Amino acid sequence: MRLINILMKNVNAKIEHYSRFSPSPMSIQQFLDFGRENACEKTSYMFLRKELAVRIANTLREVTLLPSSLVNQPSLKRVQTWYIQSFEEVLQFEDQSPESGRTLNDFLDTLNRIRSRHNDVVPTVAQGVIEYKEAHGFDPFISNNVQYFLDRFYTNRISFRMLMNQHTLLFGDTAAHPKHIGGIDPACHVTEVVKDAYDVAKMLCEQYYMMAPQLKVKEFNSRAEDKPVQVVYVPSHLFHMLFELFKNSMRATVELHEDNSRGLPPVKCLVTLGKEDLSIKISDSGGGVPLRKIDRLFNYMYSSAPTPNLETTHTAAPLAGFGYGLPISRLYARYFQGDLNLYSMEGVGTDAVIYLKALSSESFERLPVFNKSALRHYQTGPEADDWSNPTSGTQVPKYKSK
Ligand code: P4A
Repeated sequence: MRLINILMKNVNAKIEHYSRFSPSPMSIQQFLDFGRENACEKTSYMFLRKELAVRIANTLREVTLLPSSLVNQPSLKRVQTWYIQSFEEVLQFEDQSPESGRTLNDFLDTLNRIRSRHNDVVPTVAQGVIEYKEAHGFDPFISNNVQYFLDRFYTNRISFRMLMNQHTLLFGDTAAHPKHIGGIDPACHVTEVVKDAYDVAKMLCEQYYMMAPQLKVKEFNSRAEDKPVQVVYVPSHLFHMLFELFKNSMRATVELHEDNSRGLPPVKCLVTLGKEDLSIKISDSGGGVPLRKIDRLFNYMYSSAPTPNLETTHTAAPLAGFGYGLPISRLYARYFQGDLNLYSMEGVGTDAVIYLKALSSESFERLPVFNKSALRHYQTGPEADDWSNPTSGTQVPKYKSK
């Protein structure tokens, strides 16, 4: 057997081995507790070398369930080699004691190298989906599988980067924010992140449209009316979601009202804190989207079109955010047990709501697990429709006689 085959066989056995373990979800509170009082680099190393291998292996096993017509697209092949390379690099620490001289520093270097290697996973996967569509067209069965797979794949990626970032920020030598614990802000002032995300989106919007709607923010803290709404959270995740929603609201607002002499209606934001939920609503008067088209905004296969057909004038606007912005923002919200929903009123405008857990002890990572029920998802296609179909109005027999 050629050496490469022997090596591949070895890797496959390792993937098989580590994918038998379920990932261990951490809560934000646990990330905080671990990082706060005398955080131990050796403990973190011992946890991560196994946990990272388990999380990569779970994803790699799931890749093998996808149809080969998809997995064999060149861009998707490239992404797979990145994952296998990183998996092997993590495995090099399998039998390295944290006590021996260079181990901990080597591990930090490895994590930094892995992070850079995976920087372009999202656009490269999007390219792979375009390649598939160019070769095979749009297939509802494949789209279903792609949706299921990519939601899990990107959640895995978010979690993977979360773990790596905590370790490198706590123990590496890059200067971290003094009040943050790794990437977590124990007192994340939500309205400040709202304003930051709005400001950046506004800059982009003005660059392309020469105008941008104003922001009106209100907050209501039902727990303590005179206190700002704060949460223990990862500010970069919150920023990512808000930035995406502001771009969408601004785009819809400008495209509907740019010729309006009375100017642009503002984008409104309401931040509220209850016992369980911290909710953030972004409301615009951008004309809305019909309900029938809302799912498409979250669909990977539909969204990864080289020339998106949005039936609007500025199709090439970089503010478009047409791509994976919304589905990935929703994954960020769900990752710590929250959610992101759109409520659109066609003809008027859209409300987008982000829900976060108010309590850090309840925000556990929500992680995909590779198991039999995941397997079943790939084997069964979209259900045969068990609701009446308005377009097949003529009477047809329900069962074909044999
Ligand atoms: N109306 N409302 C929205 C959009 C339109 C909208 C829109 C045409 C559609 C696609 C898009 C950006 C905006 C909105 C807020 C949202 C989402 C959609 O959060 O006003 O690109 C993805």
